Amino acid sequence: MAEYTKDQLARLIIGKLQRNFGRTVDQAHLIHMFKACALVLRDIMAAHGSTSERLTHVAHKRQVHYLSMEFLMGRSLEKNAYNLGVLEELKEAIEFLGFDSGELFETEPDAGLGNGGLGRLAACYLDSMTTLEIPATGYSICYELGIFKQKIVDGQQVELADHWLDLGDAWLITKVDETEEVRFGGTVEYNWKDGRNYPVYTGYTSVLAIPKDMEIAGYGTEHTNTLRLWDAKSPTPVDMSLYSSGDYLKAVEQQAMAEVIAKVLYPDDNHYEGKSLRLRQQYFFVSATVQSIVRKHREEYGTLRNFHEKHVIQINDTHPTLAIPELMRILLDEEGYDWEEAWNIVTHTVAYTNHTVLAEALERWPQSLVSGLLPRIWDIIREIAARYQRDLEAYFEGDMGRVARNAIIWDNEVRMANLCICACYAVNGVSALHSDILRKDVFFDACQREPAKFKNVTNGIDHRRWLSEINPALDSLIRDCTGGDGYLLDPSRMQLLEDYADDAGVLERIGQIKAENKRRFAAYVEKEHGILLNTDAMFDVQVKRLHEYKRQLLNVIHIIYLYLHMKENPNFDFTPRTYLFGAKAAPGYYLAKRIIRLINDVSKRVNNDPVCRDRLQVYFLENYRVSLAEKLMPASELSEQISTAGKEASGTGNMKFMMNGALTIGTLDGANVEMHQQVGDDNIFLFGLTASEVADLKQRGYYAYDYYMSNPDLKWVGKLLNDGFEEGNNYADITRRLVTGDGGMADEYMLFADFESYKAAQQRAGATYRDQKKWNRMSLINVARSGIFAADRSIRDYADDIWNVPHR
Ligand code: 26W
Repeated sequence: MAEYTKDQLARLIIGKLQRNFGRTVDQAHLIHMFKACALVLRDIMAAHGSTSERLTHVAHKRQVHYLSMEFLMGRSLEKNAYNLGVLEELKEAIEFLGFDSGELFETEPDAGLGNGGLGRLAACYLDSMTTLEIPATGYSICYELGIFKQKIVDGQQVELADHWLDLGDAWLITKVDETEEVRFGGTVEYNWKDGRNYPVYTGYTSVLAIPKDMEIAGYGTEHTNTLRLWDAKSPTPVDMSLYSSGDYLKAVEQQAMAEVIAKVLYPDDNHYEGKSLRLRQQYFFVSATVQSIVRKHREEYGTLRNFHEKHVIQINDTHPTLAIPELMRILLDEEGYDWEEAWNIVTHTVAYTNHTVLAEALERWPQSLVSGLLPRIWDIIREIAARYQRDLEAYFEGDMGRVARNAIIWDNEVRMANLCICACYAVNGVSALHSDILRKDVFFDACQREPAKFKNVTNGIDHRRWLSEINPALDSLIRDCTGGDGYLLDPSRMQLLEDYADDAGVLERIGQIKAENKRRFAAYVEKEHGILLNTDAMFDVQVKRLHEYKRQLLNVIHIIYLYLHMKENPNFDFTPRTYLFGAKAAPGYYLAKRIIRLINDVSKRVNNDPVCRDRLQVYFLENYRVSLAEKLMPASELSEQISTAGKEASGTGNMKFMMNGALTIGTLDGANVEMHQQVGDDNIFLFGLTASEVADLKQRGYYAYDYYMSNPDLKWVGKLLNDGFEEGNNYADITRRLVTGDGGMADEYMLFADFESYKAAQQRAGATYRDQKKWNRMSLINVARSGIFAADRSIRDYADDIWNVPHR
């Protein structure tokens, strides 16, 4: 690794200020400084980048292409400096030039090109793929507006546009010469010539895809990868001379259609809506990506016959599924391969990761939308579907129920998951439990037919960012106890920390680190929002997207129960808690927004009631995002992972908490199951039904009403919800939904079934917390055994089991 001193960096920054902004250091504002620093690091990475690319091409290595509609990158300045090994030098240079480095890092906007777990996972994986020296490229859309900014106004969520590119573009390099053309609409006709059909495509609308590349630095390596974000532009500038010729409207239409494609990230998490613009986004990004991979491959090899040997295309959920017919299109129409040969290449190139079993998240596109927008792709999908259906009929021997369930086109819809299962050479879930549910339930039939295709890769997180960078005190404890910084490249070394599980000094230090992190977080909240958090109380935290299955409502109901209990009996023996929530609700998700409002109402009531003083506090953190999570994780003590078992594919927030020494209160869902396997019964607060018990109870008939009526505490809470907090503001709608179903299914996510068990687990956590030594020991064990949840481990699994590529 080339090294840079403080002085060298300072000189480079001064140069950027002069040349790019025409300013001296004295004239520079914080944003100029930020941009100058970004440009300096960008140059270093670009130099590494050309070497990496050369080495990949010289050795004709197999490359990974990670296609994802979302990359929740967060901030990059501190992270890139960290990975390049110049963080301390950069901070010194910034201070030397008269700026506050902390303040400078804070000016960087989050690159919020994602909703939640799936997007952040893609970002963590880019870091690991690069660090492990795997030649890889990420592909997505350069959304002008990232995930909305959340404001809380009168207790309710308000969404504001996130213009992240104002400063965030400092990391992007536009490569106009690598522009691709993507075609929409029009008609296809087939001309018979020389014994085969040639499609002739007419009347289509073109959109240009312009790549904006972000260099990704690995840790402890000069290997660099790229995140390629496609921006959309119209090929025809609006030409006023067309005004009278009748083409004017078309030109304007084309312009508008093109530029809206990259305008905004859809803010839906785990909820599918068949919107035309979303389909256009998907095809735009996938078509540009596949064309760009193919173009580079042709330049290097002159043929596509070996394409599948040199590339793997990993698709992050079904959102990039159109990569399958798009690659077929190129091989058939542009290369002139016959179907079998093209299919062989495609089915040895593409692999699919599933991230959810929720039925409402499964993508099923109306065939009229696909055929109208993408006529040639539609024809190819039809052919794939017809051939698959014949295979299914033969295999299931005419059992039409099973054929129907597995069909790609059915009821005038295209089912993307079935298309993926048919065409991909590997299908994986994201935790042991989730992959099991895929095999035994969601994809049961397909798995019987091709069992070897179905795999598991348990998710992981970038432990350099999510531990070392954000929790420096814990990082130095781990270094002290495990013999240096080896754990950064070998997370299994974190185990060595366990040798100190009974070392009173180390346990005390764990406690001090947490206490100090809590104070720091509280100071931040006070500065930003003027709220005083009680740092003597346990920080009990639930942060994640707001969704019924994640059961923020179970947490709130329990808090209301505690509050009522405390009101009734002010001497009630209780371990003081500060409950923290953070969650964005999809703008169209009414109930999720109601729950946010409820949390804020509970917060107001509890925080202003003298009975709760110093004992019970509830606070909703506005605009939960990557950079806020980075401040919060090190300060958290109890991690709420309380989804209905079987619903949370993995969770990755759970891993961030664990690595930062929080203990988990959770159900046996997603990766919690594997966390439990790691730490054992004694170091986690488990509660609730298991996934199979949930399924059984559903089968037998779950009667929420009976649970409610026979539980005085639940009725107590229900009464407060019905009465409301202020005049005219009650939550009877929520009670109705839980108790009687209000037309739908009552308590679909079985809060009532798990309530007593949750209450008991909360009680156990509270009691344990009073024995700080015991708590700290549990905390140490959680940190020590969290190494398996490092993204490096996940990426090695992908590389060995699915991609077949070498790695560090
Ligand atoms: C089309 C609407 C839509 C949007 C996003 C459907 C589905 C999604 C994502 C797949 C939802 C998602 O982020 N899933 C989460 O993925 C994480 C990474 O694997 C898991 O840890 C979470 O459990 C899972 O909910």
